[in-house]
Amino acid sequence: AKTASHLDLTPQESEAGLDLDQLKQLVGLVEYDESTDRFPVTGWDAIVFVVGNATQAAQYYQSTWGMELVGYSGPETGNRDHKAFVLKSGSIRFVLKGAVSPDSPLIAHHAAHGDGVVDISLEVPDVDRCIAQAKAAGARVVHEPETLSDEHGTVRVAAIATYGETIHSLVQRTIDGQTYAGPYLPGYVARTSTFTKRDGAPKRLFQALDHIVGNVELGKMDEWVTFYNKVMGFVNMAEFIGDDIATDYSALMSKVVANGNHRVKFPLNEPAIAKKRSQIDEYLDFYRGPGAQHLALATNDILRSVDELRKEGVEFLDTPDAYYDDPEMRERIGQVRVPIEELKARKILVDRDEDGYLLQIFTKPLGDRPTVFFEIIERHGSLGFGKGNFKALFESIEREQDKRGNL
Ligand code: TYF
Ligand code: FE
Repeated sequence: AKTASHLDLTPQESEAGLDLDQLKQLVGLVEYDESTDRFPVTGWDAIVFVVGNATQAAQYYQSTWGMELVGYSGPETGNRDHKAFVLKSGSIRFVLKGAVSPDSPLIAHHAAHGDGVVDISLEVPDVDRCIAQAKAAGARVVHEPETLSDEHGTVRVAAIATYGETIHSLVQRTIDGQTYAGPYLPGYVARTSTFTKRDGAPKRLFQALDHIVGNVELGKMDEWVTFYNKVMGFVNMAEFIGDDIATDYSALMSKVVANGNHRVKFPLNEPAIAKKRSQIDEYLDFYRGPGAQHLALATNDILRSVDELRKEGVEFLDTPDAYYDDPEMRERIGQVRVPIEELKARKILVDRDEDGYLLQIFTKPLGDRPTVFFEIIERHGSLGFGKGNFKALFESIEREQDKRGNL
């Protein structure tokens, strides 16, 4: 009998009003045989950032990125260490943390890495089963399973280490048939803001999270692919960047792993030797080690998302007009839902493969260091990552590196 529970909407997705067909389109969900999965993952739980000023970053993500403030933890709620703001857009949850206490451990993290992702938190149906599997496979457990409760209910959480200082929290939100009903985790209180209550807010410029790319050191990509295979039962996806492309212009190698239903996809990059310093080396230098490089935000209307974001001052990578005027490219792409001129006007990239096409665009680095950035992606059947765009994209990234004085 097929339970297909892995394809059921997560609480976050239902709450966001998404249906399964929309979600399949948005992030390329697939069916799989869950019965042999040693580490079942339902989907993303939250992306936790440490930032230099969470109070201001929370406003930025609301005003510029159209997100909605839903939860909070801080001195007023008994948390003297840091402030944490919980923001939502569609089924995505971001948690922004900034130190309040001069003794907060977040300060050392921020001093080393700058603004970045500390925790790619995943929702799982059974934390203890995952941790048993992780231990058997030799993973480092950074938080043993623990049950947390408040007046909204109970969750069970644990965490394992991944690349650099990044961790994967594992969050089980349903225990004995009861789903936790609070705004995020026990200890957090519900909170809204003037933005949330404003006309036309939240703007919801993205509805789901598609993938998060990890940058790891030279020669370590395969080790991390094996980690996700062995510890978390992730499967390898077809798309990869080998040394053929690497030496020419991209200066990176990349392989992609995904959980069974493909909700969670992790491309893993390592630098390759090239004439100039690889964009991955630049990241590793400025992040001081491996970490999350880009988060791909899925939207069903990339034209609107890009227009709104540009209006708010978000800067995207440039794409030369030649990209759009190339007859070979036009031939390969064929018909998409809007005239190519609409994409050209916004510098949106387009790629097609055997399953369909995708539209994508990349921001410049979000913070002061050339580390973390966002991708906006609109999928139409394609399960890939824009392989046909890598040349144009990497050349664009390299132009930005040159402006920063890359050697
Ligand atoms: O996620 C991907 O694979 C694409 C392409 O530094 C990409 O978005 C890969 C590496 C990179 C920037 C984009
Ligand atoms: Fe990407």
